[in-house]
Amino acid sequence: MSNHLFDAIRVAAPGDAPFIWIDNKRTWTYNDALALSGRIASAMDTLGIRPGDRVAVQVEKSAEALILYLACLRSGAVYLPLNTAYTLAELDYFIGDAEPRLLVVATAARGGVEKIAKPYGAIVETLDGNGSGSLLDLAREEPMDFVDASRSADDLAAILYTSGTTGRSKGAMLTHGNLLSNALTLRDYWRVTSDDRLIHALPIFHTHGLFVATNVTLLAGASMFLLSKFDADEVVSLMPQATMLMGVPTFYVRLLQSARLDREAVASIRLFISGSAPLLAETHTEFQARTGHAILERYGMTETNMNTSNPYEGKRIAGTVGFPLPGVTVRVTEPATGLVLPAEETGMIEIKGPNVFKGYWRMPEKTAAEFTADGFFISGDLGKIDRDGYVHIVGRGKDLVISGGYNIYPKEVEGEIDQIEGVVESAVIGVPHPDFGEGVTAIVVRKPGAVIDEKAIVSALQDRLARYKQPKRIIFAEDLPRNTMGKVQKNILRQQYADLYARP
Ligand code: MLC
Ligand code: AMP
Repeated sequence: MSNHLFDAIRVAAPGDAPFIWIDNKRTWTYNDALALSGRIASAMDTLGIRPGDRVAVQVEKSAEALILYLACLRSGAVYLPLNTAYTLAELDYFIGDAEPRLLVVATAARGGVEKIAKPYGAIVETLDGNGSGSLLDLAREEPMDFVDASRSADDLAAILYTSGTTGRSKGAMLTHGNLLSNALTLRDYWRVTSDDRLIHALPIFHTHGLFVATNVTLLAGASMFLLSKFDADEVVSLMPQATMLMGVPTFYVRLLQSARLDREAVASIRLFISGSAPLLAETHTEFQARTGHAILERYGMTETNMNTSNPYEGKRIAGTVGFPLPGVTVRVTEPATGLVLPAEETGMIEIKGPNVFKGYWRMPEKTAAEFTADGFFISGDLGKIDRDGYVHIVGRGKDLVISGGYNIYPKEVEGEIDQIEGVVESAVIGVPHPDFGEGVTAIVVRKPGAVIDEKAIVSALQDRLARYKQPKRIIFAEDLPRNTMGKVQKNILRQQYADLYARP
């Protein structure tokens, strides 16, 4: 029996070499991690989890949480990570849609989650940030030898929810083949080896921190400093012991604010990587001037893993996302006709390759609508490929805000605001923000005589939307600008409020 992704991880695992460093002291070796993953997989088997069952996980970042992901791969379960910021209202939707057999949550959340899970018959177990919890209690009683479930390249490894421009979130189905092929490509493209020590400060419920950072580390037999969250000071302190950092642009903006960031601090670092949101050319330039390092920017999506990367050797050009990765085809088409455009012309970015997901969970029509007849995934990003082959992302064809690397779909936020008593309608936009790249901003029209203020709106959203989706500013207006078709002209609003978060 073979297990497509986990077999490769097992083969790459260098025995008693370190896998995870915590607080710069406690070390999880590869053997430790493999043993615990076996015990957890055995515990899940005892609970009745079978290949193909979904295991939804909303827990704080910890070594045990990453090892739970490995256990899911081994048991053939489909790993479904959820942002810790999601409210119970948001969780309710994911549970109803994915119908997980097992939910793993923090002890403090257990009561609330059990109420939601009950109608679906899902089992609820716990795992806390310090590695304790009922799932680990069960695992301790189990043997570490587990016969891995047979999984082929086409079998599902994970479902990651990604919001949609219309309607509710969609579950992107990622196969063992998608994850393994992309991780091997990135490992080789970025020259990651067992000598590498990665500073891992990203959340582990998204593609960047889970698949790019973790799978690449595993497949190189490298190790990582696992930080519970990003803290610029802590990251600078760790740099002398590390060789790599992966981050969203906000990491680099915040690192530049540290007076301790200089050439000496980065002396042992081999590679700084940025992605998930556009890295401003000025951040790239400033970072290079301060440290001597050209940040390597790459471009990816939940649905496709990584698509392009600036080169390891060769010119890393600020404001571009580099070349299509080996095995990945990227083309630019005219949105109206689908005709492939020549170099330098801007259009829709489309992607094909072993990295591209299998489709949206239980949404065949939505899946079909996102692919061209010849099998390219329509990214929703607007861009061009220049004469030298570098891909540039120049805008978005989708109404999406990216704040600190998290995606926020305005339609979802507008839907919640519009339900609030005293609101006629709203428009949610992203405008330049010095820390988060874009700041979620709501323009709200009140009913005549309504006394509702900014505070009341924020408080009404509290239990409905994750904190990062909530507007940083709410502006009241008499009406919203519309075109002749009656569509809100968000470009006008974005211009009008472009300086809202400008530094004084
Ligand atoms: C936290 N807050 C955010 C936010 N993160 N608000 C907007 N956008 C965000 N990204 C909220 C907090 O809840 C808090 O609310 C307030 O803003 C300030 O918090 P903070 O302490 O400054 O934030 P911090 O915890 O430091 O988090 C910021 C961050 C984090 C940038 C470090 O958001 C982060 O790690 N982002 C990475 C996201 C990521 O991994 N994306 C990859 C997606 S995969 P309050 O209550 O204080 O008002 C993908 C594919 C690909 O896109 O290509 O990789
Ligand atoms: P997600 O759905 O969270 O995976 O976000 C994917 C989106 O993030 C892409 O469609 C892009 O819009 C954006 N993105 C990712 N990497 C980059 C990058 N390097 N530059 C610009 N946008 C990016």
